[in-house]
Amino acid sequence: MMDCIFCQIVAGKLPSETLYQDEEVIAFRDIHPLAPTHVLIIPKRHIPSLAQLTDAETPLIGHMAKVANKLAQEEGVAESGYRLVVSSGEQGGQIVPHLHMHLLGGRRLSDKLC
Ligand code: DGP
Repeated sequence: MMDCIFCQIVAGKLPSETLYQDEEVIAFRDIHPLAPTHVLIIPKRHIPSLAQLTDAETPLIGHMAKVANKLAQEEGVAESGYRLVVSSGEQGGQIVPHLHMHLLGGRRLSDKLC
């Protein structure tokens, strides 16, 4: 999906501050950070949103969470605490139509989820 910004990052056609990658996922810093640590963990293959995840792809979410936990440790926020967010669809606040998980930490996050 070469009209997808995140697919272009995966392909190396758009720059990103990549922190981690393996066969399944890549993680890079959000371009508009909302917290001192704001990293996006995305699948390398184009999956439009959580709502489009197939049964076979379900383990990918666990893998993304595991990578997020590892990055939280590396970023020094594992002990202080952090939040993982997956927005799905328009009313869920998803802007980029490529499944992604936000890792947010490094400051006291709002008690309100929305
Ligand atoms: P969401 O609202 O959940 O779809 O979040 C999309 C996030 O993607 C948003 O926080 C900004 C980030 N983002 C958008 N375009 C780029 C980009 O080209 N590079 C990087 N690093 N982040 C981007």
